[in-house]
Amino acid sequence: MFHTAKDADIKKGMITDVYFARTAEILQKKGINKWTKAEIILKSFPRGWKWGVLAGIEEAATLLQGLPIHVEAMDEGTIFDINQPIMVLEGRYLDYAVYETALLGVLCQASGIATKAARCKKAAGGKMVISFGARRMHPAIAPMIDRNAYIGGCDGVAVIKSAELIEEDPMGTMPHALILIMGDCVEATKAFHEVIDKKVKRVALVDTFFDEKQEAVRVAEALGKDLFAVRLDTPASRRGNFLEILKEVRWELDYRGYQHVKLFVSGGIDEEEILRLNPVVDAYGVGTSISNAPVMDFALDVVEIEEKPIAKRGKMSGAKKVLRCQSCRGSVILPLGAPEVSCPCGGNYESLLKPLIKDGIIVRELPKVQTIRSKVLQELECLSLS
Ligand code: PCP
Repeated sequence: MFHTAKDADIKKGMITDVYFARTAEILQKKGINKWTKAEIILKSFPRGWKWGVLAGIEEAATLLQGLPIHVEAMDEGTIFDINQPIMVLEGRYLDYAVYETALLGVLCQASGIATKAARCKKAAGGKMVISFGARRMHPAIAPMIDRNAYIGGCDGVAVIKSAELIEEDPMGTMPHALILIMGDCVEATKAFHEVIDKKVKRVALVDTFFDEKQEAVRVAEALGKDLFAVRLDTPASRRGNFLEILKEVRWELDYRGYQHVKLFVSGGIDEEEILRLNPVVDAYGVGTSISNAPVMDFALDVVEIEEKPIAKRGKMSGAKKVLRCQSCRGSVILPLGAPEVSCPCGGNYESLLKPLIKDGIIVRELPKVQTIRSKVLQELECLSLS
């Protein structure tokens, strides 16, 4: 048995911290079921992050669908900032009380993964970044991890089931096991070339037995123009100055006329390492740093009861609107009832919070991941890593 929750458990509100169930029990006993508005915001980003990519909205809609409440939310893939309500729930408190834990869970982890992937893609610029991180996390959540890594900007995912979910072909190279069992890097690459569908790019792993530059030249001589790239997953004990090793491999390949052979690296890669290696590397396999990304520490707080503003200490009371200027991308948070304003730059504001669920019915078309991803890539052009 896998120690994971079933969809039915999650939909039944079973994935709840007990104190929400006890709160519901108390309020029910007391016959108290107030009309409320609750908002989800982030108070601070993980260290060094200046913006976030919102993800998990589709799963949040799945979770809240059918509850007699209204929900407004930003679009999945929206770049958000701290203190901005990314979602607002409206309804009788008892109708959503036991869903807070699961709701925050789908938003916190998905947005952390999507943002880390976006930071890696921003660092890589146009170069390929593939999500290799499923092996670091429980298999039950691999499709969720990879979907949000893709939304964040990854160009592909390695896991077959994840690729199915995003309707893309899985991407991968070859494992050390193939070379160990075949006994030689060139024999393994030739076998791969002989057996595997021609549409799969031929990427040879060149760090198993001998020095990467020798192995790279050997596989290039063996496959010639059919070789797309060589992958270096050099073990930490041998990695030394990885950039210099990669420059040597590049030189030896180019010197012999294999300029077409690209360099693909994996193993301990994150946005800082990508910025360092980008002058010579063409593609990255990123595992742990995306799949084990810091979560976004979202919190859900009641900010209005029976239409009166109220909030705990540390939070701003009352329902709000979040506006973003369509010209300068500047944004403001205003009380919901505040009069319409335009941006000091003269640009028009758009409201980022849009109806998602009305009386339990999903009222907005949820875009395909490809559409969300292209929007994120567009937004990344206006953002910086630091
Ligand atoms: C690992 C495998 C993963 C990479 C590294 C992720 O290589 O290729 O996809 O690494 P990361 O989590 O540090 O980012 P190996 O463990 O050598 O496995 P294999 O032989 O299967 O390629």
